[in-house]
Amino acid sequence: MTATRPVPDVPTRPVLRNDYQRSVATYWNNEKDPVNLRLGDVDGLYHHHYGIGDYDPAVLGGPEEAIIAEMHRLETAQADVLLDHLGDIPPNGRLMDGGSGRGGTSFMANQRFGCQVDGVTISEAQVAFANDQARQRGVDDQVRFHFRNMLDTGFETGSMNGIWTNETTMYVDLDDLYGEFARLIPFGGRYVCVTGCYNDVTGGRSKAVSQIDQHYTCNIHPRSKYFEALAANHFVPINVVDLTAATIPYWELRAKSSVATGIEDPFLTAYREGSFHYLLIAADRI
Ligand code: GPP
Ligand code: MG
Repeated sequence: MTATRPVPDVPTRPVLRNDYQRSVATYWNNEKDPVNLRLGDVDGLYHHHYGIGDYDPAVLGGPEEAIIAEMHRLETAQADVLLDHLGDIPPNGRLMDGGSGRGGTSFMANQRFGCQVDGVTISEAQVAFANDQARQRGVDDQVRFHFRNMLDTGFETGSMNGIWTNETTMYVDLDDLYGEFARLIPFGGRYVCVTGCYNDVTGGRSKAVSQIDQHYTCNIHPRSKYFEALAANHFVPINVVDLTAATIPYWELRAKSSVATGIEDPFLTAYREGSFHYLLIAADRI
C-alpha cells in the first residue's frame, strides 16, 4: 500500500530568514496607505505597482474621486500589459505571482486565463487581505495566497506554467530568485518581470534612486544584473520593453493628487534624468 502524505500549506523552513526580510514584512504588514487603499476601493482590485499610459487631463478640473479613478485605471493598464506578455496560458494551467501584495494582478490573471493562481508574499497581513478578497470574489478555489518566501516557495518542481513579479524584485537577490523560478517553471514556460532598475550607462546609484530605496527599504538593482541573473538561470528574454516614458504621466498625475506620498519627485527626477528605467522583461525558460 502506498501512503500519501498530506501537503502542508507551510514550507518546512522558516519563511523569514533574516532581519532584513523581517523588516520588509513589518513594513508591508503595517502599510495602509490611501494611495493604495483608495485606488483599490474603486473596483476591488488592490494593486501594489505603478501605472502606465496617458491620463485624461479633464480629471484635473474634476472631483478628487476622478483623479483617484484615473490613477487606478493606469495601474490596471500596467497589469494588463504585464499579463499580455505571459502568452497563452490554458485554463488548466497554473501561475505564480511572486510578491503578490493585496492580490490585484493575481485576480486579473485568473479572470483572463481562468487558471489557478498562487500568490506568495512574506506579509501575513497581505495574505489575509488577499485571501479575503478571493472569497468575496468567489474565486478562492482558484486563486490562493500563501505566506511564503519567493526565494524558497516550497512548491513542487516544474509546477508553474508561468511566473511574474510586478515590482518586487528590488527586495531580493536576483540569483537566488531566478534559481528558484528556474526550478518552478519547466522548459518552455514564461517569466515576466516589471521592475524599476538603475542605468549602468549613467553610472552608479543616483541620489534619486537612493531616495526610492530608502523610502521602500529596498535595493534597486542595475539593469545589467537582470540579464546576468536571467542568463545564469536558464531564462532567455523574448521581449524587453522600456516603459519609462509611459509611466511618467502616472507620476505627474500622482504628484498633483491628494494621495501623493512624497516619493513622486524622486521618481520623476530619476526617470527624467535617465538614471532609472521602468522595464518589462519577458523571458522563456530554456
Ligand atoms: C510598491 O507599490 C512598489 C514597490 C514598493 C517597489 C518599488 C518599486 C520600484 C519600481 C522601485 P505600492 O503601490 O505599494 O507603492 P505606493 O504605496 O508608493 O503606491
Ligand atoms: Mg501604490
